[in-house]
Amino acid sequence: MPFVLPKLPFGLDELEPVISKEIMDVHYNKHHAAYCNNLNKALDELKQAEAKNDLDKILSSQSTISFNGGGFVNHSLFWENLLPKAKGGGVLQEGELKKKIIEEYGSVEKCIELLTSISVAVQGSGWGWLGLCGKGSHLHITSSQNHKSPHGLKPLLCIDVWEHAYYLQYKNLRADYVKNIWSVINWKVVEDRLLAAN
Ligand code: MN3
Repeated sequence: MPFVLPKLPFGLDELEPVISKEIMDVHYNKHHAAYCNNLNKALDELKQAEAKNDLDKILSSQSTISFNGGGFVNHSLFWENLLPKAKGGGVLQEGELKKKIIEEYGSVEKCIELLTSISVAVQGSGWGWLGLCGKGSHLHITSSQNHKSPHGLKPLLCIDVWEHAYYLQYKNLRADYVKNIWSVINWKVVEDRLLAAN
């Protein structure tokens, strides 16, 4: 079964003014859709290459699958962990997640500050991540290049810092984009991911 572009959980214009409708249109309908299509195409090519024992083709389609599959999965996680401000975006209610964040970082503000700075500091294209790692399921903040997933980390929250995520609106000011995105974070989804992981 081919992979299907997941439905966007909000309207293209609903994250405004933090993320413009124009960015959402290009980002979701063009970039995310392309990762999905290219993933399906590369999976077909891999099948054909395997049937012919064509090792060159097998290896090159694996790298295409890894890039587009990562793009497909990461964007699906990203849309899910965003929520229009008018619908409660940016609000972290009392609960397990808030408790855990305060335990590990001292305050929610400190956690946001760390994830902001590591996301802004990504060289070139990539992602900022808050996730769970290790047996004790500690919170961990990290970044990844291109569409790599954060190794050994169960993702709770991700921030796309590819230029296509902000450039039409913020130009070179990635720090402003990341600073603003906190008012459209779906903390409920982040908490649900935490609870599902335990
Ligand atoms: Mn993107």
